[in-house]
Amino acid sequence: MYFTETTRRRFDGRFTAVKTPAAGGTPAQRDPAVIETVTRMLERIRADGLDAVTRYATELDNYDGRPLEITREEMRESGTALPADLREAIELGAARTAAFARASRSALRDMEVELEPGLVAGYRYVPVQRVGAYLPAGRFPLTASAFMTVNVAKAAGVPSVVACTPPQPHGGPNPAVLYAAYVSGVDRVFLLGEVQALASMAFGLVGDAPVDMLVGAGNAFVAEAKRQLFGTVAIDLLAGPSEVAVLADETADAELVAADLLGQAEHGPDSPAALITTSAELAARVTAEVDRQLGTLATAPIAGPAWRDHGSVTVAADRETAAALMDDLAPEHLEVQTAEDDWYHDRLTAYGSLFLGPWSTVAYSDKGMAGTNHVLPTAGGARHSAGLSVSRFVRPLTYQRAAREATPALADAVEVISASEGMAAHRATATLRTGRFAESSPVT
Ligand code: HSO
Ligand code: ZN
Repeated sequence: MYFTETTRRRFDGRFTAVKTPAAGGTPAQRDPAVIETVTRMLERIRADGLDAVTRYATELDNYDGRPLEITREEMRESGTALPADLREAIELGAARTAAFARASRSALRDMEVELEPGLVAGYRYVPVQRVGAYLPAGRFPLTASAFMTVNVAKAAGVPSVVACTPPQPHGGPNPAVLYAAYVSGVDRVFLLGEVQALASMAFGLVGDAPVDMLVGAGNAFVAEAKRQLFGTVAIDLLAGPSEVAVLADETADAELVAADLLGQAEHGPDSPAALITTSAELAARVTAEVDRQLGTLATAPIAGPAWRDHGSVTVAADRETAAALMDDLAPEHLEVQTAEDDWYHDRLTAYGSLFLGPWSTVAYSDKGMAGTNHVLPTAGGARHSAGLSVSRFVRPLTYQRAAREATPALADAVEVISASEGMAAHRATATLRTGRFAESSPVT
């Protein structure tokens, strides 16, 4: 995550790069070894079905042969086994994300318009019928993933939502992840990881039928499997390493800014974190704070290298430059901590999700408490796409109804265009109707 060459040239002299990322700047290259492994696995699973799935599960996930499907009883009990405060936090996150998703759904209105007398066109929002969610539980078992996928799909009205989550070293699922899926309203859950999980849902090897759409976070293998299955199914997006950027002025609290940068750098040693500020003085304070906090942070072995190799600090000459540079980065998460947050909110055009003011931090959304989705575009994807939301699980399916009296407004022009294209059969569909219309119309 760093400025494009065009932007660097355009803003030459209007910003100072205090710290530039040592690596990256462009979306991570897809690893040929990952591509090849995933291709081979999908072929085998397509050919051998569940046999191949359980073989891979045994080999890669230490799957111990227990039933692949997790019972509803197990789901319920996974909650009882949790410490009460964690169980309550999970229930709160599910309720909060559901409330935001339901409000978003009700803001999507079906539409109908009469374009000409007798010509009505419109759309109705219709949910995808079957969704498969992948719930990762690797280095960090992102508990809130189920809120963002299962819960939001359910709020959108998706009738069938199945999920897969990988076995942990003890053989069963991660109980917090499972409970989050349960309170999110999941229909069925299977104990499968990564490529074999996605393939099983896409090919209908688990659940009642193949899913129409795959969603959820995961590592490079998960992303590559989704990419290769796209077309067979719809997908949410191809997520890269988690990113954070902060846009701050001289009024920002350096300690909070530093903490928020490290808050996402912790995801992995390849996670970018960027500060763009209009204050050189704040830049210096934040840089010192990051180093200080890394001294005691338990996950410094991850966040430290991330900051060293993918961290950046830029001082912009004015707010317009700062905003333009930030639009160029198009970060997954963007915090604005300035005396002019509203101005930036109006001005900024590219981010996965925006956090306004010092009291709003990325982790609030990450863990489901802000209501918004944490499945967001990375690697500049925010220039052209938005994150996951109910609007991705419902489709505005269009319809039209033409009455007899609309025939002249439609048929003549269709005949002319069809004739010019040489499409005789298309032309005939209009010509016939013109004839019918003339036959029965009153003679003047
Ligand atoms: N930042 C991740 C989501 C997450 N982080 C959940 C922690 N928990 C992708 O947006
Ligand atoms: Zn995060």
